[in-house]
Amino acid sequence: MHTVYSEEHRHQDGNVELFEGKVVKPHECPRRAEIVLDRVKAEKLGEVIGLRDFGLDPILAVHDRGLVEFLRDGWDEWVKSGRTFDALPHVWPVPGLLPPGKQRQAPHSIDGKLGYYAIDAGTPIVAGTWRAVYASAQVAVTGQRLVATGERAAFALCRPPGHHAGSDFYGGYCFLNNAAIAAQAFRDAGAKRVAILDVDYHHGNGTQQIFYERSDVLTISLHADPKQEFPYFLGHAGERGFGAGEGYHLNLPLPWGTEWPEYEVAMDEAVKGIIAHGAEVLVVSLGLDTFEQDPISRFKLQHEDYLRMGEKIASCDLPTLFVMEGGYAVDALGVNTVNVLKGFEAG
Ligand code: FKS
Ligand code: ZN
Repeated sequence: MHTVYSEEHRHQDGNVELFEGKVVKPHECPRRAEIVLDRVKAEKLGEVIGLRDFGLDPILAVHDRGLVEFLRDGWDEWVKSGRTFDALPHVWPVPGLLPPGKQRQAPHSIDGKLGYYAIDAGTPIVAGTWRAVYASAQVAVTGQRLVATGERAAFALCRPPGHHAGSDFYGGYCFLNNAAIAAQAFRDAGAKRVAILDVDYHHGNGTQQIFYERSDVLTISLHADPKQEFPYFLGHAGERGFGAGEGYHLNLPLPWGTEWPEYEVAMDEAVKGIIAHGAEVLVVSLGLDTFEQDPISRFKLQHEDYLRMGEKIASCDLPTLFVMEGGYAVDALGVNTVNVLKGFEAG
């Protein structure tokens, strides 16, 4: 399968992430995408293709204009207010803060806007953020076009990742939801039913939120139990969709220490759900932070397990777009990512 890649991702290169009470160098760093690209080339997975620019329309099909304009202009506002270091929020409009019946409203101050749009203090905005974020979304849509026009599969090597970003919020290293943008693009290209399978260690809360009241895009996420892990407030088994979306969102939370045998059981349930949905096309949010050596995660998958994961995904027997999400054991990230893709091709 072909890989879509753009060097623009390098412009997202933050200095700080607030992590477990410390200010640390961001785990989500440019080398992640480079090591994956190197492995794709070394394993001769297929051609490496540059992005095509589809403009803002596919982005605005799932994200509010307010968020998009904030991501585009926020850095300049930050600089105008006299700051030069990474832009991070420090105050949030938590629900109980507001009077009954009042919606949060976007303030004018850049510090207020950061807290309004961000869900965490681990996702720095820097000078090049919008360039990288915009390109990452275009990489996803370019991959979507490959699959929509007849490829069995494609790999969108997106960076920064996307699955924590919702219609009007960003965070968890994510700014725009690349997988959701691609899924919506499949719908707009005529697919009646789309499924998104999220195998990142963290719950795909943004993807779920975007489609939560819809039945045309099934979302399934396998992840660490939010009682124990980021994003903490979402990803419980009881979240199954709302209104027309009821029953079209499946969460499979798993405990710390999960190894392949238990993971496989959840994968089988996910595959069953995708087939039952009658999906015409599959988008995979491919995070590799389930790896045993991941520095921020606590599942115990091993190199070979990713081959099996790819085979399982292939058993859905659908045109498939892989969209890169997380994975922080950087030295192993290329091998693990390409193992899923090779397992898929063999399956
Ligand atoms: C817990 C700190 C959690 C944030 C973790 C973000 C994970 C991001 C990701 C993505 F795919 F989006 F990149 N910090 N002690 O891996 O889900
Ligand atoms: Zn993750």
